[in-house]
Amino acid sequence: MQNTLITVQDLSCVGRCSLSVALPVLSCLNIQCIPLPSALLSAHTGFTVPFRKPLTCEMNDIFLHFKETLPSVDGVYIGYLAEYEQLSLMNEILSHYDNAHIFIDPVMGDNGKRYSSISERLCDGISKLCHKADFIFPNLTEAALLLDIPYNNLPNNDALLNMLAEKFGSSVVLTGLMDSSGNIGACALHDNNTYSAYTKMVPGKFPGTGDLFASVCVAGILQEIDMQCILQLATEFIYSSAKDFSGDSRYGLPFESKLNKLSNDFFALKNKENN
Ligand code: PXL
Repeated sequence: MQNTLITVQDLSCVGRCSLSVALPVLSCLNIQCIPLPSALLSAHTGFTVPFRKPLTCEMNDIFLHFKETLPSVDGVYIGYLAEYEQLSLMNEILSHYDNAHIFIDPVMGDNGKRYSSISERLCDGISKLCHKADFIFPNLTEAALLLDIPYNNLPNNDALLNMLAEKFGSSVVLTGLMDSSGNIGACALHDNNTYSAYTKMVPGKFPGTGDLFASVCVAGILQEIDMQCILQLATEFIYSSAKDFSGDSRYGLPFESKLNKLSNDFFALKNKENN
């Protein structure tokens, strides 16, 4: 059986992130992915100031038609939201599809700072929305914002996982972590168990990495792959996309040639778990 998922994120034309990475990854992992674009940008915000059009009115009209065309979905995956006014629609969508698994990547900032395009009011609204999630996927900056703790004063990862799980009543995948040997990876708290996976770090700041990571996790969780295997698969996919990179990292990770292996490894795991 194939899972159907609505994903709400921006479509940024240049620089691999958001819908441009979520759609190919989710499709190759056998999810029927229905995009609900939150904004249209000429490029993500890591370049010079992009053309940027929030699609708030259009989203409302699109959702009206979803009510007619999409009686149910298996999941709703919310990423980058473009303005505060989109939150009431997010609440409406989550109430409408009340049997769906809810995944929220609270895209709010990185490197200790809120993104300039995400207002404080939107940040607070995203935090409130996270109370409705089954899974949240913050990086450390977003964890600090969600918990209202200074970024330079964060507790260790296990404590963070517990604080986030307790505050939001959700499972948590914490991304963009560094271990004591300088490896990069993620950890998770799900069903009272903790998990982690790390790979060698490739220097450079690659926008959209969190979106690639969350997309693999969403596909894995919906298809009931073991959480440890999902984290390993996602970290290896990111590492393999980054390791031979040269050029301008603002264009994001060249993951396209790695999709085939990702998909083969994913279905090998799925078959193993089903047998
Ligand atoms: O990957 C996060 C993200 C998504 N969408 C837009 C962004 C960013 C990060 O900078 O600018 C438009």
